[in-house]
Amino acid sequence: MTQFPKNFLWGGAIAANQAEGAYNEDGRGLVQTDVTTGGTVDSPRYTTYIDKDGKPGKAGGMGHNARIPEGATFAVLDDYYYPNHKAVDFYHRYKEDIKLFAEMGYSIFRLSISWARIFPNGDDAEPNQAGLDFYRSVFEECHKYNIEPLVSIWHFDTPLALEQNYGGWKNRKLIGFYVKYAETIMKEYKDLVKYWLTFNEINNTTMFLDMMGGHGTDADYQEGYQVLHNQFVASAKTVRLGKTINPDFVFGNMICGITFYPATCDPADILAAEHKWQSGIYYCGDVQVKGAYGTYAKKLWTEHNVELEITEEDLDDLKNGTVDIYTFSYYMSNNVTTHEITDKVAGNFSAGVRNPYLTYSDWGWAHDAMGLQYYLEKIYDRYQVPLMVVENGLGAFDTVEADGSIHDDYRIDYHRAHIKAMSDAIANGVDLIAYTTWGCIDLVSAGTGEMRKRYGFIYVDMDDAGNGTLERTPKDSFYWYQKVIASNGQDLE
Ligand code: P53
Repeated sequence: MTQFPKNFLWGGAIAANQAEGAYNEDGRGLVQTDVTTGGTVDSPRYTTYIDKDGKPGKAGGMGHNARIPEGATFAVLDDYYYPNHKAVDFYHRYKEDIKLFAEMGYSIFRLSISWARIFPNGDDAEPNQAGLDFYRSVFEECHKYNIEPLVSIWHFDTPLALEQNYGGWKNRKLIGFYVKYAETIMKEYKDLVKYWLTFNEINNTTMFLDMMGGHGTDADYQEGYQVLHNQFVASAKTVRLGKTINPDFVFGNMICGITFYPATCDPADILAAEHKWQSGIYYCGDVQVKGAYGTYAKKLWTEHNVELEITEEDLDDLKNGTVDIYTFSYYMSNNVTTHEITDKVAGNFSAGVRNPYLTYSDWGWAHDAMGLQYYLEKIYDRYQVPLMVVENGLGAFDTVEADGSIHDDYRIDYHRAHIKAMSDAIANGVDLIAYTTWGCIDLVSAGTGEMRKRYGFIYVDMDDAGNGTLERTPKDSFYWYQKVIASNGQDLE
């Protein structure tokens, strides 16, 4: 018998920029992913621009980490394909998609609001009515099927104009723009949305500086930690304000949850792994759940000569704007060592020492369901607030058979193991209240921009070059998940 409580919430998750498409419709402004090209497992995505002399160019890195030259302007260029422009057209097909989610039996659906649909430039005086109407209609559609929306206010999509004109999140002005946007949507949807997540995978900004071979310079860390601080303050102010708009609102943070293990029993490795938990995972969780920087924070700043701009008022905001629940994504674990690495994982984010006890996906991500149990137990013990797993899934190649069916037993195996792990954690005392699988429907990969790295229980006919009918087809996993939900996690076969 598995151990899911009676009112456990089952569902799936998507993000606006990876699913909606319609990037320039109904008054939407551009966001960072609109100037990000497609990549693959071993070739990065690029951010495109026109330099100060009018010459087109591309810079490595995405989001905050894209470094375009001084004086350059972000630009959509003719010679590149931008997979997020069309994505999987959720913008026009949400009714069909939500109906399919309802057929699977969802009680919760995680999605993000695109900031640039509401405030196209980020600093506009008035919101864009067409954007507000769109999400109202999406939420109403959810409620038609008794599906509770779980809304990410920010999922990797700062309006591009805020990047261009203000330098993005390293500028404190972003706090004010974000809070205004959050206030607008919280007021607008106060009777339609109860669960809010302030920032998606907030910890990526600095965690990936650590993980990607440690190429971060002190200047990168200076910027990264200031970005995080500004986002923490924006998050806390939003929580405080939200509670005055509707006291029943439930707020979560959202952490990219990676389980770090020492690769050997050398005490130096044990300590190194613990330090990764601090810098990668606890740093953001502590501020958002406990309301203050962790005991090790000063050490992290000193290590990289970081001097943060923090005011007394910020500290007060952080203390009084803590989240109600801890929410996180979980895909993989990662091995940490102080020794020379001889067997390295080549994948784009599992980067590090290969774990001989685990298998890896085609993108190099470790399959580690027990690592999820470990994460749940460790984090619950640390914070003792309800937890939600708001992303978990397997990016894999799918084959469409001649009769149109898709037999994705590898995906079913992945989810089965992770659902068992959640049940084991619950049996051991963890208060886990929801599970939203990543990419309930195929969508554009955040890391590589690919379509063929598929996560969905619903197949979308669309390839990496933008060809396809966009037709939706349930995979075997669709019918499997339907049974899982109907049995509240008892029937996993
Ligand atoms: P993709 C890296 C490592 C773990 C999670 O990722 C990550 C990333 C960023 O790529 O992102 C989350 O699409 C993110 C989603 C993303 C999903 O994981 O790279 O919140 O937007 O799509 C899966 O395979």
